[in-house]
Amino acid sequence: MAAAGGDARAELDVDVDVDAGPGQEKYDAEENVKIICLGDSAVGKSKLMERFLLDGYRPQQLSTFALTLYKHAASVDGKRVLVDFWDTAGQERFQSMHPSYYHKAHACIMVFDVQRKVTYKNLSNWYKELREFRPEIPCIVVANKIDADMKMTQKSFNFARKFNLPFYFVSAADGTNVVKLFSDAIKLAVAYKQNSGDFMDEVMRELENFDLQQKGEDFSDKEESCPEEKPPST
Ligand SMILES: Nc1nc2c(ncn2[C@@H]2O[C@H](COP(=O)(O)OP(=O)(O)OP(=O)(O)O)[C@@H](O)[C@H]2O)c(=O)[nH]1
Ligand SMILES: [Mg+2]
Repeated sequence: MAAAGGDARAELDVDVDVDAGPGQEKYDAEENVKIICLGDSAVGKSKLMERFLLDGYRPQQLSTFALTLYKHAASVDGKRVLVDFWDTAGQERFQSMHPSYYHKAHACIMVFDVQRKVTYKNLSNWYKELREFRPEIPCIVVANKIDADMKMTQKSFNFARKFNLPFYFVSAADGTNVVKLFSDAIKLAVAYKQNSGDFMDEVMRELENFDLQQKGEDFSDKEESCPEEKPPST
């Protein structure tokens, strides 16, 4: 088992997804990928994983302690893929993640909360650190909690465009785009691991939201008006 990140994260709380079966999948899988999740505390990283892996959502907040590792069996182009999802605690204020968290990761899901602008601003810190350790891996940017304020889907979030990253509006609470997010992340992770530029391009083309994002109107001027602590006027 991979080392946990730092002393405070020395314990691993391993949750094995039911789809993965009793360990056998590990040996049958043709591919094995690691996907990490980054973002400030309480943006919904754990809830998104719960929604995808357990198809459930409990509204209680319990900040992730240490590290939770979820195993999930998926299928990509007929290939059996075993996915390790790594979920760790974000922090109230940006603080470096232990390098082992990034080690051998094949894709990253970077989450912010549309209701808290600071979590959007902090994406640049998370992204900078990610690129120090994993300069090339695919990274998907996720605006979570759109159920709480659908108007936010009209706002501009220029960060993803700036770095040419796929961007999705999601909700762990009602499940919007969650399956799509995770299936695309798995496809991108496999494409990256197979180190195939062509396959990666193909997957990127398939990401319809990514296309929309690239073709969409340039909202960058309105960026300051996105997530405010106070609700936007109607
Ligand atoms: N309305 C709404 N609330 C959400 C959504 N996703 C998460 N939350 C709430 O946000 C809080 C934090 O969610 P978590 O998944 O624990 O956040 P986290 O990013 O894992 O936080 P740390 O483990 O501290 O890093 C919880 O109270 C959730 O109920 C969502 O899509 N909509
Ligand atoms: Mg968590």
